Amino acid sequence: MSAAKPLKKLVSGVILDLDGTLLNTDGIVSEVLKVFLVKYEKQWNGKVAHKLIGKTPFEAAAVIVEDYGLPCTTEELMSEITPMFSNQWCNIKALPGANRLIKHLHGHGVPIALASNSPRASIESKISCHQGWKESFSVIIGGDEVRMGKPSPEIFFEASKRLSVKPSNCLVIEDSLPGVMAGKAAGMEVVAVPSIPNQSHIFNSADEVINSLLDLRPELWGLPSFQDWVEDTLPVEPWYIGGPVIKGFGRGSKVLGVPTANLSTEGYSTLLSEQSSGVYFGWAGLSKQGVYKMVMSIGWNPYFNNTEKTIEPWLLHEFDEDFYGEELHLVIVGYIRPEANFSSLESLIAKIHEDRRIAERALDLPLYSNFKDDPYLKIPLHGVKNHS
Ligand code: ADP
Ligand code: RBF
Ligand code: MG
Repeated sequence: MSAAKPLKKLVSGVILDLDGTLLNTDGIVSEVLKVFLVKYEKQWNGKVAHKLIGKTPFEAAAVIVEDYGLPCTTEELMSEITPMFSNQWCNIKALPGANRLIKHLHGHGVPIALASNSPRASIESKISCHQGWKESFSVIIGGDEVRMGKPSPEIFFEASKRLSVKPSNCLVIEDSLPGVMAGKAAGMEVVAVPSIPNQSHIFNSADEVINSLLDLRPELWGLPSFQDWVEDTLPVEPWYIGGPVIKGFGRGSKVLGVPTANLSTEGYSTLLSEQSSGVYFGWAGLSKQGVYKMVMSIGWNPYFNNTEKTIEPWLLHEFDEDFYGEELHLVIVGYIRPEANFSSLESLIAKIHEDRRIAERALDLPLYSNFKDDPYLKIPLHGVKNHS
């Protein structure tokens, strides 16, 4: 955790966006459109996904018709895909930190509104699949309940009125540019949590840009701070990933004293897309060798399109030899920080060593050390099943 930051502004109510902010809707949108476009002999292109973020369903449908030159009207497309989406609402996962944020704010009596460009009925369906969400929002407003959706500030003014919190005392949390614009136009404080990676510069009108909800510091806005950080680490719902160690980019991390055993992410693209980039830690089981402490970065790989991430664990142990091709299983138990840019290589390395110290110490806490005995880590010790 970084040093104490100055208070930005006191707020007393929070207005949350839904799709892309609390819910990982993108995955479902891609799935549905992929299937739908086959009918028109077109192929889904991930780049189009970026254009849909923050739009109303009708606006998004119009973009699809236009971009793919489909021989149908926007209305026709809407009537075809709406039922396809409706079947998927309960398959949409909460984004990292969403559940934690809602429970935290509601638990401390902070009034929360949900303001989304989606129609009220689909908001209700989507949130009904997440326990405790509906009851946590004092106000819910859909795009069909106002004259104009975001970027118009109308929906946020309406939320402020119904929360009985004046606009200047509202904090908006938004993933999209139209949403950030709407919040600022309403005279509100805005935290952007971009759902598109590496685009934070386009959010310069936001009061703060964070990488994921895990990085939100409510105390900067005069709200109660999270109490779940333990010795500079945030416990996460453990997740598991494994595969053969592959060649990385040979950027010479070993020369820097930080070798990272790159993992093949084949078969894990969905799991990885559900995790926020950043620095995490946990335990690593290496076939024929043992179980070790591990600190790792999850980051965007510019060589793949923006939906692929790489995973680079540094095993906190001195090895006599490289272990390319060996099976490596990881259990990830905690989060440390978002990825950062550094002005020099020295400062990056210094930060990575600080991460190592934090991980090493934290992994001795019972909270995390128990996972050392997870059977998932031991399996490779008794020979490896063939993956292909
Ligand atoms: P690459 O770009 O191919 O990943 P690195 O310079 O990051 O190369 O070195 C990583 C390799 O070093 C790993 O694949 C592994 O075989 C070896 N290695 C040796 N010690 C470690 C360690 N403590 N943690 C991770 N990898 C290590
Ligand atoms: N790269 C960054 O650009 N920013 C980071 O904040 C960052 N943090 C890292 C933390 C750890 C624990 C590790 C192992 C790597 C991190 N890296 C980070 C990635 C590092 O730059 C990468 O391993 C090298 O570029 C070699 O591929
Ligand atoms: Mg590496």
